[in-house]
Amino acid sequence: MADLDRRAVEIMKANDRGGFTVPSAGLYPHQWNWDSAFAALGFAEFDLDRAWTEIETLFEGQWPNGMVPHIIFRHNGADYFPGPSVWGCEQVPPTSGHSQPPLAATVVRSLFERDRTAGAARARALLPKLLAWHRWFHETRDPEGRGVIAATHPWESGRDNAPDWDGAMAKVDPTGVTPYDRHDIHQVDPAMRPTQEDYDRYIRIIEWGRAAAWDHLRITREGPLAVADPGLTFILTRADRDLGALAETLGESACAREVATWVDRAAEGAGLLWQDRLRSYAALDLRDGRPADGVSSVAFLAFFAGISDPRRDARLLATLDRVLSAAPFGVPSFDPAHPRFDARRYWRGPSWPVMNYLIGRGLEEAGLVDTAARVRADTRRLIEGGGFYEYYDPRDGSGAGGGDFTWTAAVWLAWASPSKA
Ligand code: 9WN
Repeated sequence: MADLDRRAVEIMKANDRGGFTVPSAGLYPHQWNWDSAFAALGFAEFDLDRAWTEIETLFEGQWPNGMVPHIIFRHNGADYFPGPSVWGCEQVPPTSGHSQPPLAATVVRSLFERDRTAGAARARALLPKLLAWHRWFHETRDPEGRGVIAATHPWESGRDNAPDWDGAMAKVDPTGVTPYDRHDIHQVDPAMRPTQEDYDRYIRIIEWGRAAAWDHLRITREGPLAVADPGLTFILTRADRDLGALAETLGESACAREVATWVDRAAEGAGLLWQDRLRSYAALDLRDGRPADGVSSVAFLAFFAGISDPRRDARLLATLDRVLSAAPFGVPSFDPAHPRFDARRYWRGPSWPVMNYLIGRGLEEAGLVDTAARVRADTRRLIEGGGFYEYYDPRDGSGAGGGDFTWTAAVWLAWASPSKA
């Protein structure tokens, strides 16, 4: 095993808390939703049983209404803000009050395909839970059935301070937010994190949800923020396809039929998100109908979603090419040519190996092998040069945010490492 493969395994084992992993010791000391999905992909490279367990523990946090929360709080320590008392969710185990990109079905399908005999019973047990979660997304985050999935909090998208939410966030009034202490800015350089103005609004939106007793449908319809997100939409579309395929294989035809109705809506939803002016898909503020005015890297997940439209695809690829040419270490999370690009501030510019993995896999599957190879090569160079960071500066590849990061180690093992050929 090559040195970096060994190091990646060490990181995953060190972040393993017994059945679930923390994204990064110190900065994120609990279980996060899509981080666990990525972690399972990494574990699958050296311990398939442990990979299944990561997904199973994630579903310990599932709510009776099907929602799988973005954080499961795994201990009582006051080492992460906002903790359970701020969310006020009354769940056991304690959780946050909204979800995160639903990657789990895609991962479960791939674990099952690795060893169908070992995985059959576990996949079968997870199937109704996955179905309930996806149904929750379609019913409460797309109540009009338009094929676009709303983020009701920037954290729900997994891309906390992306410029996609700037318009909607400006309308959130943070007045009267309960005073609080952030932990994140004591762990990493504040210049790499969301601003204080962002945090005030993050907490204000949580306070609104808590006051609404976490009525998710009401939050989507009336809450402070609802933005149709290409990231959530494309990841869910892909996960629906994988869930449907899994259900077919397991002979669960009612499940497969329900999922097929969602997949049918996906092309229509993609049409709503397309912005010809940007030559890209873009987030759409559902309160005022305004699209985002810049290109975020989630647009390139259309290929991963299996969305195909020849005219749009050609334009989107040209945009990706332009963005990659502007950043020596891609894929930047936001367009480097845009005035609000910020090379080191979280989701406003840095390159994220996890996003590269999803984009790269989609490109590979769509037969766009040259661009896929470029994205993979950039990811490899990032990790080889910078170590296993949370994200990287797309100008020089230097690491930023948290170190010894679970999902970066997982993406290395599952895809970016040269041992994956
Ligand atoms: C809030 C754990 C998570 C990721 C998110 C990433 C960041 C949390 C934070 O870390 O968000 O959920 O406190 O900044 O944006 O995608 O899941 O790695």
